[in-house]
Amino acid sequence: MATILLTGFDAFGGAAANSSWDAVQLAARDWPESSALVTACLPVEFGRAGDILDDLIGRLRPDLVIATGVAAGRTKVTPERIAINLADARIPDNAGAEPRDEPIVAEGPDAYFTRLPVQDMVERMTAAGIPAALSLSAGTYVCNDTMYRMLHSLSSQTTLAGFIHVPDSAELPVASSAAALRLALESGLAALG
Ligand code: PCA
Repeated sequence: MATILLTGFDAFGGAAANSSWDAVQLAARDWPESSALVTACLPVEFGRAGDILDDLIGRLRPDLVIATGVAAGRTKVTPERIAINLADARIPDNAGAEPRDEPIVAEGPDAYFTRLPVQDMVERMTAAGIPAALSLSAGTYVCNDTMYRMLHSLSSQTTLAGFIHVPDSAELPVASSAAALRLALESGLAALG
């Protein structure tokens, strides 16, 4: 049986909630027992979110990992293709850190591409009537930091892992983001074979 890890983020930047965690919880509701779905909410902190995710991956040994975060201003669900080795915060994270123009991993590669079937995910979401598009940038804040650290530590492993940004609930209802995440998980499971 496949094990899946699906994460969202805490609220940050003065917001009361984070639509990614709301969508993750809704997506996990009544998940079929043919695969084991574990969810977690990560802190919006450079480095620490990636460390917690690393620890979860080490303990659960999931076959598929999808981390999610909210992307303010985006109106579509956007699977991320690529994580870059750059931390450049526009606001302090929840621990007060505000890195500027720093590499995430010194001497690390400039970028990692996800091996998630992101094209198929977008097709499934679009076919279901959910606004979705591929994204070429997860930004330079905590989401990109977490995606980069995850792909860096999994670089020699076969685990399918990646990141999806969802819109804020003001732009897209959480139920739609949750439905999109379920389709993404189904797509990932299909790719596992
Ligand atoms: N979005 C932020 C960090 C946490 C979240 O949900 C980002 O896009 O980096």
